[in-house]
Amino acid sequence: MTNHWADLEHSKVFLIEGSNTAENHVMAMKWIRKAQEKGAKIIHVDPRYNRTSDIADVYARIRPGADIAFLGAVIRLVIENGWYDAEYVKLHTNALYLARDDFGIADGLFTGYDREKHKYDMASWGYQLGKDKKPKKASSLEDPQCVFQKLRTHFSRYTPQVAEEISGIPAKQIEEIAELFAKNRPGTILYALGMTQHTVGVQNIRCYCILQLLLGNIGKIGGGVNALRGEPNVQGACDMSVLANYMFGYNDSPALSQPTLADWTKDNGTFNRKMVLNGLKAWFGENGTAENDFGYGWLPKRSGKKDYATMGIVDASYAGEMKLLWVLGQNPMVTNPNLNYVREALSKIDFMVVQELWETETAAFWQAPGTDAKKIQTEVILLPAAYFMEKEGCLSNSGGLLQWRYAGVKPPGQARPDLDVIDEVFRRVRDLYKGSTDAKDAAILKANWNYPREGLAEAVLQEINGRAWKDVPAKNLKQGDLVAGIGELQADGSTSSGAWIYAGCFARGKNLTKRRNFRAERLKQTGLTLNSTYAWTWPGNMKILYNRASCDADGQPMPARDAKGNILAAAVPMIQWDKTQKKWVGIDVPDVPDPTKGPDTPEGHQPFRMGAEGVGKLMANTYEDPDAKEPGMPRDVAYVPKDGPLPEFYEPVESPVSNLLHPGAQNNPCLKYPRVPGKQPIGTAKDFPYVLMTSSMAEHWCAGSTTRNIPWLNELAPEPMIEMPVELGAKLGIKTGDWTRVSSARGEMVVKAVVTRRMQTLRIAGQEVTIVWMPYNWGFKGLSRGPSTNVLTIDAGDPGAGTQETKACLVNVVPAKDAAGELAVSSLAPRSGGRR
Ligand SMILES: Nc1nc2c(c(=O)[nH]1)N[C@H]1C(S)=C(S)[C@@H](COP(=O)(O)OP(=O)(O)OC[C@H]3O[C@@H](n4cnc5c(=O)[nH]c(N)nc54)[C@H](O)[C@@H]3O)O[C@H]1N2
Ligand SMILES: Nc1nc2c(c(=O)[nH]1)N[C@H]1C(S)=C(S)[C@@H](COP(=O)(O)OP(=O)(O)OC[C@H]3O[C@@H](n4cnc5c(=O)[nH]c(N)nc54)[C@H](O)[C@@H]3O)O[C@H]1N2
Ligand SMILES: [Mo]
Repeated sequence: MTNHWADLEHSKVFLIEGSNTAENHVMAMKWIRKAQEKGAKIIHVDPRYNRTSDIADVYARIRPGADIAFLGAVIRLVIENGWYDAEYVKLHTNALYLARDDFGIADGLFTGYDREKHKYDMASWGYQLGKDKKPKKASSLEDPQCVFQKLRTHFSRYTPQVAEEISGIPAKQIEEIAELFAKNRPGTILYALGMTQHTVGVQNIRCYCILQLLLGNIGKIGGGVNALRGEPNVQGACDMSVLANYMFGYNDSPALSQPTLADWTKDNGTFNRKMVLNGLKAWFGENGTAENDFGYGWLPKRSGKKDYATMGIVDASYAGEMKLLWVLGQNPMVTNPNLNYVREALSKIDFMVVQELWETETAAFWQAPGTDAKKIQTEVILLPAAYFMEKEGCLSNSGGLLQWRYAGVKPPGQARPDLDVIDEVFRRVRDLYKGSTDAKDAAILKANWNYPREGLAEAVLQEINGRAWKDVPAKNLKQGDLVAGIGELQADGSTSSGAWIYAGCFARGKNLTKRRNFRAERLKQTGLTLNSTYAWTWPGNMKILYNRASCDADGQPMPARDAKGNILAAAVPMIQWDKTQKKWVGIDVPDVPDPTKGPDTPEGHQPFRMGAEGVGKLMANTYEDPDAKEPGMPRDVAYVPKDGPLPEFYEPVESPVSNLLHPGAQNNPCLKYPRVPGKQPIGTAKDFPYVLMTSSMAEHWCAGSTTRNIPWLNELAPEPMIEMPVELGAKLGIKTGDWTRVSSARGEMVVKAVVTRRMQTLRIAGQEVTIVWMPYNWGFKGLSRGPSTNVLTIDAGDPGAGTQETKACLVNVVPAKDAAGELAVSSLAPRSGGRR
């Protein structure tokens, strides 16, 4: 989230696209409802009419995977009707920057495409640079070479009529939504899996960034692009070094092409180098010195040819490269796509540890119906884990709020908190490696890992916060002091921080995540729910990211305008440049590089200071900021999605229609799928005519191990099902409650049907497209059992983020005699919940 949960109360309009907020983010609804009571409008764009649609003012039914077509038309309408905030766009985005004149797109492919490698050479996606190596700027938005005009040209193909043909949303309704969203400010966007689980997931979200920058909705109270995170503490996990591709607060983990820290810095810039250096110092302590690159050389390096995330792990297991897998807080035998392949892959691993609350489908994969345990070589160890109320620690929510939690009860039996288990295993592994001279063991032997057994969680949070390893007089830091913020981190190894974005959460020894002060007084003064003394928010306790963009060139709060300069909403004071005090002040922490540098200095105008340009990017141009102090190094390198500097519509891998915009580029051109031929078949509409969309439901949680073991939840939602439109039920002779056989190119199963008007057939490109829905929450373990929907789904992923395309694949549906009759699935047949 760029904003935070309570801030939703201040929005005038909500675009909820790709999330079932009412069922999956119940607490968000509290703030959305408050806004709605004050007159805010809610737009819900979703293939299925659900509880979120039910509270919306406008519901638009979209075909899964067609969001870029719809949002492309919205962006086009905002530009052509002059609904964009011209002042904001000129000041705070790269709209006026001149793009290179050799950039373009033809037949769905941007310039620089290499057909063999499925990869782009991004050179032509850059700016025209001046002698100072900085982008040249146009004097008006009318300049045909400026980014704004490139954007306009790009989206000119996305007329409401074309968008209707692709997405199924009537052109008139697209116009109505665009106007409603553009004219009510501030407006916010909420999204989750409906937008990310696609092979165009990253570009889906880029549409949101572009739209919100055009409308001047970023950095403002009640605005923002808000990702509603899923698993408890998934935000915290991403902030740490838990993702395969990141270390220390969103810094790329090292690649084979970057053997030294200097190589890494060339690709990532000197700003990030400083943060990585502080992270390495946290990991290696006294062992990390300037002479040895602070231990950078000991880190494992990634091969550019491999995917180290979930689907890559499955491929590596299948290929026999994975010897040991430690599964912790995850149940991939239910939640990964293409499950028959996952099961085959797991059976090739030597040794698997599952650290769990339950014996899940993953722990027991060798007992799955239809498997022959004798043919499976994998040895599985199940470690009992403590649940959240049985351990203390810090949890980060979607808005970046870190809240300390206390243990309520002791873990049962031999169950232990995950942190204790990891600590224990690390110490024992280190003992085993003692005396080793093998270079690959150095990271373990040199690690600064000596936490106290008591108060372990708090000791880890202190390390994440960071400390001084030497006196730093300039910052008033004595050796051993816990740093009070990012500004105290040094680039020479005299400080450390395990995740720089968290620096300050344990300022000078005070655990701020334990704060529970609610400043009702401030609420009364400002009318704004912005509780800066309740727990602690990263970075630096800032609530609204990019809030510098809420001010004008003089650093004063800015109203929301349209292209002609008409004011649509008055300025809401949040931060501003105080001329007498000569510093940035406000009710939120100002998002500026230096609070004493005014708007007349270069630092005083970097509303998007984490990007190389310092401004918001309508087009994601390639660029390196040349202002580094270190010779030959960029200060910052622009992030550019690998599949294009602007979003372009591509069909899902399995789709019943051909790409209307450019039949020659049907799917995302950067996608490589199948990765493992034979194991990843692609179905066609001839055999599998219907689009399957999958998601969770209010009554169950993900793989369901926790919820399917709770009898009263099983009573509410007793078994898996397929929802289909009334038209399809009539065509196939299927009624609610009838058994149906659902099949895809990857697997099949028998479940009961729910025939409903919540699902409807759409007209896409002149033909009928029928969408069916299934929840993915069942498996063969627990009190309520049933087939796992992910047997059917496709394991193609977004080329940039790797997210699985579980929102769109093709299936066939036919009536089944009964669950046992047609398939050997009797052991999978649902047992109703009830109290057992
Ligand atoms: N009760 C409950 N709460 C949960 C969870 C749970 O399992 N149960 N899971 C948690 C987790 S891990 C997560 S990540 C979040 C997920 O939160 P959400 O993303 O809200 O969860 P989904 O149910 O996947 O909802 C996605 C919505 O997008 C729609 N959709 C599907 N495809 C498309 C598409 O192509 N375009 C558009 N515009 N919409 C589409 C679906 O119909 C659905 O309404 O919820 C969290 N909260
Ligand atoms: N078809 C389809 N598939 C999907 C999705 C979809 O929309 N459609 N959504 C995807 C999404 S967004 C997600 S997040 C994944 C979820 O995928 P998973 O993470 O595999 O699903 P969960 O059921 O949440 O698994 C969490 C496990 O952790 C255990 N657990 C809970 N607390 C603790 C603890 O403190 N310690 C330990 N060690 N274990 C604990 C629980 O018992 C549970 O088995 O599913 C994905 N799969
Ligand atoms: Mo999730």
